[in-house]
Amino acid sequence: MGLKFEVLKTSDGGGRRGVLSLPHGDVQTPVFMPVGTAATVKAVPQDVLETNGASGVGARIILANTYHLYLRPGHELVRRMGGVHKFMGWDRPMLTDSGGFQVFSLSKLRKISDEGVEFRSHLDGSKHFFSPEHSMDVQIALGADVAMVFDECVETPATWERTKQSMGLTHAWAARSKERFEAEKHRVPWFEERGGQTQNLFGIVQGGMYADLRKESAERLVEMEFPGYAIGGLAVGEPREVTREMIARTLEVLPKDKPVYVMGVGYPDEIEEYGKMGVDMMDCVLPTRAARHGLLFMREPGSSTVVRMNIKKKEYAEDQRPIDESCTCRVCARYTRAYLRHLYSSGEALSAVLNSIHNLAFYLDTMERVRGELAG
Ligand code: PRF
Ligand code: ZN
Repeated sequence: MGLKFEVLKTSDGGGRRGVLSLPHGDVQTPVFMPVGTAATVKAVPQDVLETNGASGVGARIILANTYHLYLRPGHELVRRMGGVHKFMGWDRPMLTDSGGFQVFSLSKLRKISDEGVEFRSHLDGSKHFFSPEHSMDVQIALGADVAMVFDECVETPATWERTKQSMGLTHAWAARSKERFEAEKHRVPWFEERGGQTQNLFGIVQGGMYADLRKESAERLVEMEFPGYAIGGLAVGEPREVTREMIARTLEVLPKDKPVYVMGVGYPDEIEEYGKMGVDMMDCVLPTRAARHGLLFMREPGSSTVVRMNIKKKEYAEDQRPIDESCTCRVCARYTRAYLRHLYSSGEALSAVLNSIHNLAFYLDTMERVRGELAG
């Protein structure tokens, strides 16, 4: 009723080219989702984000965070504004992360029990409590096309026993998330307007860096039946071979006809690799966060090797070339490295805007190439 996922073509490496249909539109997969934590992809206006080709980034789906929007401006305010799409002026698909991961990474004084997590706001120190039920209520009020179950991402390194215990909690929370979601999903702000469509709740596989636990977690979540599955708990400091191995072991267990989302990855070469392995959706703050620090992705001239240039370096002071001669984005079409270095060095607001647009265009272009290869 909410989601349709059509696999158009599967290649030898397991990668697949597909279309994910959501209440706010279709998404060509594999896809990279820019992160819009607080209902804004930092420094990039929505019209630039959505416009295709040389004048924009061409994003089809973006992500927002339950934790941040709950704390500010508050999910009830967003509900009164018609949901997060209307609030931010974005009429395409969106996904919200459930808040668990952000509580663990951002807030202080967390107290975890079977019931949920007590934490203090990173904004003002005020005390709050998140349970699977509360995360669902908040995500339904926000009204993204895809909501995520409330999970625990175990710290790394963690022992097998600790990981197993945390995974058990994640499974119990997934079941509670689903129960609340099913009972309340008709309360999404656009239910009537979209002909009785609802959000889609994805399960999250955990299991740390242990192949047997990953398999168990995937099997357990598949039994619970979700319209899509995320692989969480990765890219948290482990070596890249381990990330790849855990993704591969999990993909073996997950159903071939459901979308798979790896949360919080990665570098351009990683999203390319995982896309070719059969991962359908990915998100990461890297392109936008790096951009604000003056780090710009580019391909070495004449090769496909991706490098990160630091625009603040002296050597770019009088460099008349664009960031990347092979990039078709609006920043590379118009501005020189010398100018971008000047903006960054002067602390100009436009620096973050232009750098973010280039990095996002670079990421989305990387995925478009992967989709092209997978389509054969
Ligand atoms: N769980 C949730 N969100 C996440 C993660 C997770 O494990 C990660 C781990 N890379 C990023 N974002 N809910
Ligand atoms: Zn560019």
